[in-house]
Amino acid sequence: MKLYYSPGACSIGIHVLLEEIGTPYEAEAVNLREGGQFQPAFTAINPKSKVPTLVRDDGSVLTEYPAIAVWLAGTFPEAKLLPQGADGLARALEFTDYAVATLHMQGFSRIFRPANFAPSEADHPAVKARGEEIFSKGLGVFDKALEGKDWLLGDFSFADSALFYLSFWWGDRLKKPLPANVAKHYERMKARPSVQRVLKAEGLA
Ligand SMILES: N[C@@H](CCC(=O)N[C@@H](CS)C(=O)NCC(=O)O)C(=O)O
Repeated sequence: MKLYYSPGACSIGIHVLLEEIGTPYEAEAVNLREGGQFQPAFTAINPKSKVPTLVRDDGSVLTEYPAIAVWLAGTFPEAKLLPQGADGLARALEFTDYAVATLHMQGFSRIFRPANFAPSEADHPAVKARGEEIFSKGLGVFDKALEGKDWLLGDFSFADSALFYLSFWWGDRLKKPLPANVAKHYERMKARPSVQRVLKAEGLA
């Protein structure tokens, strides 16, 4: 398998899952700042120009964070990235989709790329403020879900690595306070050897 990632991007959550699984894989950085995602060498693999992108051992390409997480959990059940049964899958996806589709795409994207939401620079402060509102509300939902629990679904699952990348962005990149349960979850994630290896590998340790 080969993961295309960018240091500190959402792909870090998938990078963590690969380390949790422990099977050999390659990882190649795509320089998003320099537009590497738009270069023909990368668009030939993923025409969506996005990371994470996973090339599997049979050469087929899998994109979209939740799809990659589901496939990894189902293909490597011994890594226990998912509670058993349909309900476990539904709950893990419920959290992961909320992380990716709402907090990331609707919240963080507004903060990080306001021009994608409003062409006029004069509107950017309002767009960013709305992004912070969406992200912050979402963290509140995760905080409540973590009440009295170490992990979102009781045991560690792929939903936790999705929350990890959001906590990394909010707490470490934007230097904003995380709600109490999410902050403890973030510390728990950083204590996992898989996360420590990934932070080092992505040059973020
Ligand atoms: N819907 C995609 C979103 C992935 C995404 O937005 N990735 C960002 C990095 S966090 C990216 O590759 N951005 C490059 C770009 O938009 O040019 C997924 O779930 O994987």
